[in-house]
Order: sequence, then structure tokens, then C-alpha cells
Amino acid sequence: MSKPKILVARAIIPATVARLEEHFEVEHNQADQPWSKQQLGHKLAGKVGAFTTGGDRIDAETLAAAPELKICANMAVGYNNFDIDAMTARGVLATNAPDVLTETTADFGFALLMATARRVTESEHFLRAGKWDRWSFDMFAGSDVHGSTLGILGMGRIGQGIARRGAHGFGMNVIYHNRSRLAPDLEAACRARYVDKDELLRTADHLVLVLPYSPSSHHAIGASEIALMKPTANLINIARGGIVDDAALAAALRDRKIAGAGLDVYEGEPKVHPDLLTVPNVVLTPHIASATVPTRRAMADLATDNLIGFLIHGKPLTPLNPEVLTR
Ligand code: 8YV
Repeated sequence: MSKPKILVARAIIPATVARLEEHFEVEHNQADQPWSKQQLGHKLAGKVGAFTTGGDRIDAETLAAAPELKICANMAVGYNNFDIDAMTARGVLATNAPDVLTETTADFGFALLMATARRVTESEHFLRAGKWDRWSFDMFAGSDVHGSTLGILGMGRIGQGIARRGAHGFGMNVIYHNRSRLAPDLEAACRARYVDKDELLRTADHLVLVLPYSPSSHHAIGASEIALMKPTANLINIARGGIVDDAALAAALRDRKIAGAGLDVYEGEPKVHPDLLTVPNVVLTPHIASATVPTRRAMADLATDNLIGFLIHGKPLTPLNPEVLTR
């Protein structure tokens, strides 16, 4: 009997391709050729499953080109690359990769927070440029992390991981805002206090964004929100590009409306707003918050388990639109 046909949209861990090949006829992209949305649709034609990453857009147009498609398994916890309504309408199951990256991503949120507060990359660039010829008392003086107020916008699993690190590791006063308030036991474990968005913006010394992207979170942080922040505050975005208005942020950093920013995600990435590249008080990383060797492996394994679970055994692990299963 022939194996079900699947597409792996980007280059991934070779062992993952090998594991998928035990169950499926796999068309892969180990050369990591960039495909346009039209090319992705074309490649999906005749496939029943797809292994996707956060940059692979699946919407009505791609789905129209792939009438046999039954599942897209995202190797990412975020799934704003999926048009879930369009997938559900066509009976295509969507799965994501939650939990396996929570602690790794929270670690990175903290790394970016600390690098921003203590001006780590700015001072390294100075040193590498051969500009360090004497000590001076205010050289790269930053802001304290311990004992400061940590604000978190979006209090899902990753937000809670950051809160725990801040409260228990650095004695921070943790405040958060979220669509819904956490249960009292979770608030207690995170030692976090719920506040409204304005209070969060006005009070935080370090504001970390960990909310999902959706049309309602588009530019949740723009010029007017930044204007509410302390001039000494730092803004950290490990969530998604588009949640911050990058042009407004670059202007605020240039004018020292806030002290600094640490960004892992960008509007229209991998392009980065040119003004962000010219301001010194921002730490920029290329969307690597979940990038550790064990976590990448775990994310790939979960996406693979979803494909095998659904296409071979009829049981996906982490469905996003489970209503498709009962049709
Ligand atoms: C991924 C992410 O690196 O999981 C997510 O939502 O943003 C990242 O962990 C990226 O999306 C790869 O699929």
C-alpha cells in the first residue's frame, strides 16, 4: 500500500525527515529554498499533510490549491500563519507545538530583558569598535533588574514562566495584564498582581510582551502606549511582529522617550525597520527565543507526532480546531 503524501515546507532536523519517511512519502525542502505563497500552494497539491513553520502562510488561497490536504502541523506554538477559519471551513486540521518551548522561551525573554537593562550589546559594539580607552563612572550605566517592577502583557504559559523567574529569582515586583485574570493559585505561584493596561504601561520598569498576534493585538503598543511608559523603562518583545508599531518604537528610542528595547520579532520579518537598525539603545535578535538544540528537537517531534497521530492513528495531540475531527 502506498504511503500518504506529505510536504515539509522548510529545512528541518534530518532525523525528523527520516522519522516522517517511515510513515509517509515526504517531499521536503532540505535545501531551504524560499517558496512564495503560490509555490507553497503548488507544492501542497496532492498532499494530505503539511509540516509547517511559523513563516508558512496557510489561508484560503493556499488551501484552494490543495484539495486533498487534511492537516497542517505547525512547529511553533504561535499560529497566526494559519487562517484557522478557512482551514476549519475546508475541514483541514491545524495543530501547533505548545508547552515544549515554554521554559526555553521564558529563559530567552529574561536574557533579552537583562541584555537591554544592562546595555550588553551596545557596550560590546563599543568595545569591538576599539572605542574603549578609559573607564568612566557613567559608562553604559543601565537600569537595575533585581527589585524593579516587571510588567507582563499576555499571561499565558510563557508569561507565567517569565513572572516566576522575575519574582523568585530577582525579587521583582510582578504585575500583569491579560484578556482574563489568572486563577488565584497561578497568581500566587507567579507572585503576580493583575492590573489594567494603563497601570501596566505607567508602572513597569521592564515591560515584556508575550501575547499572541491577532488583528486585535495589532499595534497594541504604539506611540500613545509608549508615551505612558516611564522614560527609564525598557520594552521587550518576544511575542510577534506587528504587536509593536516598530516605526513608533524606533522614534521613541531615538528621542529617549523610553530607555531601551529588546526585540526578537519584527513587523514584516525577516525585514527589520531601518530606523531600528540605527538607534543604539535596542538589542536585536533574529526570532530565536525558542532556539535551543533540545527545544527545537522537541518542537519538531511534537509536529511529527501530530502528523503521525492524526494521519496514521486518527488522534492528533494538540489540535487547534478539534471540531474538524467530529465531522
Ligand atoms: C519559532 C515561535 O521559532 O513557536 C513560536 O510561536 O515563534 C518560534 O518558536 C518559529 O515560529 C518557527 O516555527
